[in-house]
Amino acid sequence: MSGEHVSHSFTRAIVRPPPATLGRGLTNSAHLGAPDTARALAQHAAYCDALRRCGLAVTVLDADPAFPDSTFVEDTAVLVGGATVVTRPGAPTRRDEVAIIRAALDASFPSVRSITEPGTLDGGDVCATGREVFIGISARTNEAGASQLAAFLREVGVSARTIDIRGIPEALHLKSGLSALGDDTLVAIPELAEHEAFAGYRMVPIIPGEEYAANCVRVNGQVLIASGYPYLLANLTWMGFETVELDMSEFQKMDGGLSCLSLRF
Ligand code: CIR
Repeated sequence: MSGEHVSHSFTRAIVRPPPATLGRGLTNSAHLGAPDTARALAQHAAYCDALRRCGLAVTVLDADPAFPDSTFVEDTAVLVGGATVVTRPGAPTRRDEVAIIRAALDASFPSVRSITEPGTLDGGDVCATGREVFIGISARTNEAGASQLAAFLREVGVSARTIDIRGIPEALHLKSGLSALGDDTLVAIPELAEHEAFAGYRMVPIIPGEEYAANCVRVNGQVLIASGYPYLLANLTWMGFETVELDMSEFQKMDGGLSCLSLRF
């Protein structure tokens, strides 16, 4: 990746509030119960406020009850190192979420590329470190989607490599268990921390029981993390990161993490 690219430096974000149908979205976490939509809306508003306090201008798209998972906008596009790519989500019920995102991106970017059949790719599987990009091969992202994205990234001088997470059923996406905090620092769940691809990075370990917190986001000078995970919070604070805790309970019930609620660029 070109030296001047900084993977956590952003000026804008796109978000989409959760629709009243949020509870009809896809989830493997039914044991956590159904999401409370009013609470989800309040958590989403607090998330947007946190992005604004980090200095971002936040574009809020309309919620759409026809797409229960559409609040998880990160899965619909990848914006890395000058490449702007609209995805083809792995879940068929989510494919048509991309139209409104493409329209929003077309307004700001001259050339928006697309992942096409037979490729599938969810943005949640794309982790940019500032040095390179890791693409998760998952239940949602296939080899064809990953290689299409890698080709788009190559055009802008960014290298990518794949990480197969299909043996980690608890991780819906690569970023369910891995985050890049800049400064060559990664946060990872135990199943990923020892992966050879991450040798050479400073690794912030996630302890058993705090797996959900592995999905955190560095935005300019702050790290946004889910509230309720004291070990990671203490560790990041000790390392000198400024943290912002956000209640993510209603999105966690739908397998959504912090990163998936926004597209940052
Ligand atoms: C889904 O299963 O697609 C949604 N319920 C959750 C997507 C979460 N996205 C993400 O972590 N990037």
